[in-house]
Amino acid sequence: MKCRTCRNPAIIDLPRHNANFCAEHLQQLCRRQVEKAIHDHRMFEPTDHLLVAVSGGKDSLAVWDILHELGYRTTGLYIALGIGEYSHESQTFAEDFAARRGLPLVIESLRDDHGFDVPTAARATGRVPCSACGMSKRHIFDRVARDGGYDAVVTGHNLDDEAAVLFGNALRWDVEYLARQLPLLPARGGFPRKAKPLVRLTERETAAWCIVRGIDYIVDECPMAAGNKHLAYKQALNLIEEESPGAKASYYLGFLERMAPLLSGLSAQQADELASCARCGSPTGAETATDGSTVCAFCRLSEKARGHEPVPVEMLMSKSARRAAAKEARG
Ligand code: Q46
Ligand code: ZN
Ligand code: ZN
Repeated sequence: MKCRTCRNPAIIDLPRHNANFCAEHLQQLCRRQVEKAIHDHRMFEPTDHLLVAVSGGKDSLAVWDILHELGYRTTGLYIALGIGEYSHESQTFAEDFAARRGLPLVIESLRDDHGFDVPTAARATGRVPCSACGMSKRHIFDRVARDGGYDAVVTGHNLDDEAAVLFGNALRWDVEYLARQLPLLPARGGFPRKAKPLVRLTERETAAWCIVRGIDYIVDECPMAAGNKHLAYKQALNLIEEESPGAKASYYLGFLERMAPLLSGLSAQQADELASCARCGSPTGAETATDGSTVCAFCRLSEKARGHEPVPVEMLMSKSARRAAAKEARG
């Protein structure tokens, strides 16, 4: 197996490019795909200060590494979600990466700073954990970006993630979500600009980037993810990709090129309907609390969750995930 570019021994085959690559040219390919995403979607100015949301996983560490390498000024943001051992380990990976690169890392803890964690919020509100978690993360990204004067929030969503979300939105024909499913959301009404520079790279490519760059990351899935529909959509798309390499990229990138422009009127319309949260001052849709004031979804969630007994992570795990964890603990 030889590298397509230099003919030296290759370390990875990428069927969607119908080619193999050595470590050096794999990095070149990844860098170019990120630069193309930044350029095509006009994500950043060279002087922007970027807040990179890091989870300790391969994608967020890869995007931080690539942006830093491309010369952007970056700060990481890690949110401790209180998901048991998974959260402790992932925090260590984020801290180690930041320390090795000498990059600043902001750490915010749901439990210490807001008085609850993801399992407790899920149990207190009856939401599925990923819904409570996603909403808390988005709120904290937005607030830290606003308070710290960052120009954009960056996340490590890759091509597999975006194709799976697109698949779910298209299964339900959820046109409002489809209209907002873009690699760049401009700043609007107090919300910061949001960018996903990895949308042209697959999971396998970001994992390979981390390996060739010597980046350690948390490999385990979040224990709350079991049963998540997103994973099922990913598996379905992987089956299609196996039969037809490149199908995933053409599905998602084709959506951006040909379908998203047709929905742009709809996303502009959504931008107008914002009020200010009476508790935290964040911009929010007009959600009303029992006392008649406008309170954002995060403040309502945190009010309910703070008064609840802490819930251990195992209580929220599906039966099969619990069995797998117990088996692993027994060795
Ligand atoms: S961390 Fe949070 Fe993910 Fe875990 S609870 Fe779900 S959303 S799966 S990216
Ligand atoms: Zn090569
Ligand atoms: Zn609020």
